[in-house]
Amino acid sequence: MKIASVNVDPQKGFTPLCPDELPVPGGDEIVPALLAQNALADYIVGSSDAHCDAALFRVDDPKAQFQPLAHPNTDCTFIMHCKPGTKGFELLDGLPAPTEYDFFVWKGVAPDLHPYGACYHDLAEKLSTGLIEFLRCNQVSTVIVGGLATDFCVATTARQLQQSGYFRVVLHLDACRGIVADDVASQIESLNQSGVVIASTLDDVKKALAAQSSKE
Ligand code: VGL
Repeated sequence: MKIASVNVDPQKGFTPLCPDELPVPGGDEIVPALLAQNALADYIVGSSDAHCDAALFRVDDPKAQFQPLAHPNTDCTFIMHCKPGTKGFELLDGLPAPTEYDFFVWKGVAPDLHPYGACYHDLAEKLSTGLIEFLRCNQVSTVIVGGLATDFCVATTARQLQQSGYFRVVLHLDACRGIVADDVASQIESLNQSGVVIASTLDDVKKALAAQSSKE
């Protein structure tokens, strides 16, 4: 079996290093756990938000955030985050550069698109980013998922991978940080119910991989 490690949006804009973007508490602490899960994998894939000033989600007042929008591909207001050329766009220090990954997705580049998951550019999940196809072409059977934020882009990516039906999905919680504790708990519960393996630590990830390889 081939294993892939998925690093979802491990960008400075989602950490306290960029307090004026979308800081996830402890978001800057995930690098050692992400590197450790990458070391278990045959393929390392990553994603980054890459937004422009004209983004439809954009509000400049942080208090105007998180308001629903009726647009098909931008469902909520946010302040500007992860703009290419700024610190918030950068991957966390210590991670590989995007060119060192085996596959990398930049998402939300077009002003009207603000996807959460790394598998599709649109919220209807019709326009593939190619991530699932890359994994299938390379005979990947198990994906380990970590990154930011647990309750948004990580949960959505894990769900998309699980729903594809092609992979066993392991969510590595030590390599994730979330925003709202209750939302993190309910996302984990629903992912677990859909068949995603929830691993708190690297040891749990290793146990899940061992259990899978003994079945193959
Ligand atoms: C994210 C909110 C808005 C994430 C991205 O990466 O989890 N959350 N944009």
